[in-house]
Amino acid sequence: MDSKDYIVIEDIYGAHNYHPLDVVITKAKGIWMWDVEGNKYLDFLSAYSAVNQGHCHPRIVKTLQTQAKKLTLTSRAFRNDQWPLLAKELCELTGFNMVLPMNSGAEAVETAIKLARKWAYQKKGVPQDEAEIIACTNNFHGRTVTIISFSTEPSYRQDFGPFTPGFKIVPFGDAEALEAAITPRTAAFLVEPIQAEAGILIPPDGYLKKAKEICEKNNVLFIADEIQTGLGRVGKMFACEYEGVKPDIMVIGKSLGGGCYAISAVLSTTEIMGLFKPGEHGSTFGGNPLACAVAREALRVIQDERLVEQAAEKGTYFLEKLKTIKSHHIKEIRGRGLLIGIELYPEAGGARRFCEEMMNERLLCKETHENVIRFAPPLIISKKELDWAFKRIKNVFKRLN
Ligand code: IF1
Repeated sequence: MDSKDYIVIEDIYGAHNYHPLDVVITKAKGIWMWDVEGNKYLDFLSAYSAVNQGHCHPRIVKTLQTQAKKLTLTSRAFRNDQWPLLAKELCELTGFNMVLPMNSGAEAVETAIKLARKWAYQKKGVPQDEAEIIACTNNFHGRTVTIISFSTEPSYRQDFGPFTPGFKIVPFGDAEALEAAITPRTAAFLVEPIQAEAGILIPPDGYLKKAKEICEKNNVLFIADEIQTGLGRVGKMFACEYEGVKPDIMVIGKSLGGGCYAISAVLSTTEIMGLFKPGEHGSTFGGNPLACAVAREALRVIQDERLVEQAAEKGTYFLEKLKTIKSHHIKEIRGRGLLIGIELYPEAGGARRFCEEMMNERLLCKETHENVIRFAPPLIISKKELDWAFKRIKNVFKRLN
């Protein structure tokens, strides 16, 4: 079977909720991927930041194999010997003091919403069923019905109603608008410190800090969605650190599983997280020993290989290099760490054709929305490999001029 065969079968039997590039990957190692024809590509997306540690990291794979032979699932009806250690290590790493494990990012966001609402009723005294949560324009927090209820992207919502009430939208980056939207019923403000899906949008300097102050002043919880920006991607362990902000609730996912396993987590204080009582929330696979063993190793790899520092250093290096590309198609190049976006002018004909052309150059990246090319290689990438990518990106801009 060749690529075409796989694509035909996928199109017949698989739901069409994606529009992937037509490359069929069969193996990957570190920053490299191979298609079924044996062509080698540089991964410049990292599964949307879920493989910050690189593909099939030997230590993470070994942990996965060892744990898989020993114990994989108990459910939370019984205890296991991996979850307590992950919980402790995550708290020590992040400075929070209680954590709840889930599987996908969306589930972690849902958990944070439930927690904030419970806090509003039990601690803030909001009347039952009247709690409000404020989110931002162009947010992306996942695909559940509740989460798309506060999406501002029509295609994420079309024909999926009725929606969950209790959400308000304010413009991302506008602290005054946040302050104006807060009422005595506001439970929380939910924000991505950098909006990745929206096109790598970095808020104005001081925004997160100001927003946190406003939340504190008004007894509103600050919830940071660090699912994509966290765990080193943007050159700090968490993007909120750029402004010295410590959220009340933080959600993480993606690279927590080292690209090997789906695991997400919600972190908070004992005062807030302690509000969940037995039976009030959970998940069959949440906190399973296989996920927890993998996550523990995935976190150790981030620390041992200094991936946060790597992302900061390589990110600055690469961003400066990219800015030397001269093309009338480029409107702006922006990024933090190794989360970088090239915004094209609408006349450029869309980011998709640039991504397709880069695929022909053996560089795999993905557009976000119409006009932004997103670059997010695994954080283990070297300068030499970034130079290799740069040459190809430059070629594409020359060719599509
Ligand atoms: C897809 C995007 C990236 C996220 C933030 C929560 C979630 C995500 C900040 C939900 C997930 C993923 C979903 C994936 C593509 C990818 C994505 F383009 F859709 F927006 F990375 F930029 N918060 N983002 O970025 O996590 O439930 O998926 O584990 O295909 O939908 P999830």
